[in-house]
Amino acid sequence: MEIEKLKPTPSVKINDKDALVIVDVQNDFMPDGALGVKGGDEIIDSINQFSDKFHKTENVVILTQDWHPPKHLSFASSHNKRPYEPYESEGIGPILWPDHCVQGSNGARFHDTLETKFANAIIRKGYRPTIDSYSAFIENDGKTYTGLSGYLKVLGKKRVFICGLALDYCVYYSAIDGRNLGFEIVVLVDLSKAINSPPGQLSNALKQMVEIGVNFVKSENVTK
Ligand code: VGL
Ligand code: ZN
Repeated sequence: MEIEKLKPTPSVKINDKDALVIVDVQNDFMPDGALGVKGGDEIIDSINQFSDKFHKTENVVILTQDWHPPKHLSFASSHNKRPYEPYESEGIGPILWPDHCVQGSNGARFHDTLETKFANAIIRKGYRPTIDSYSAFIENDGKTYTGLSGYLKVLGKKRVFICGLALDYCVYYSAIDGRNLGFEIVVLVDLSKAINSPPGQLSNALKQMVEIGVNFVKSENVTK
């Protein structure tokens, strides 16, 4: 499914059971970063405007931060393989990555221009040496929780807006897990950019999200 074929919801009104999850706006996912995402830098100003609009006492904002130990098993360098080569094992894959978002490194820091003052919480993920975590909710082994669902549930949150990087990995897996955990999910299409490796990853991700009932909206059509 092509991104142009999505039918975004015409308008969405924010209510007090909403949360916003801003995924992995970190230096290594900027176009010149270790795992560069094309256009990753172009969405930051609009993300800031959206989180400003979204933020009020009852609307929590959560940032996620990819946070790998050195020699993480998702890194191609840990297998003597090349980045973006196909690779599948429990908790890892479908491809291997360049070394990125190493704990405490500059690449793992949020981009300087990302406004972080609205964040109520920061969820770090991918910090277990042998398990990756694309999703903000459940790691790639399918059973290790990050704690985000519990956080949102005790606060009475029903709907989660998701944006950031990358649309076909961490945003996608977060959206699917969020649906399966019982949340309404709204992906902010203009505030997300994709990696699209392997080719077709993005169209498959869009198709799966549509099938599971994820909604899409343009940030300009979300009102207070
Ligand atoms: C991501 C690949 C590896 C992402 C994180 O944030 O989408 N993708 N680690
Ligand atoms: Zn990662």
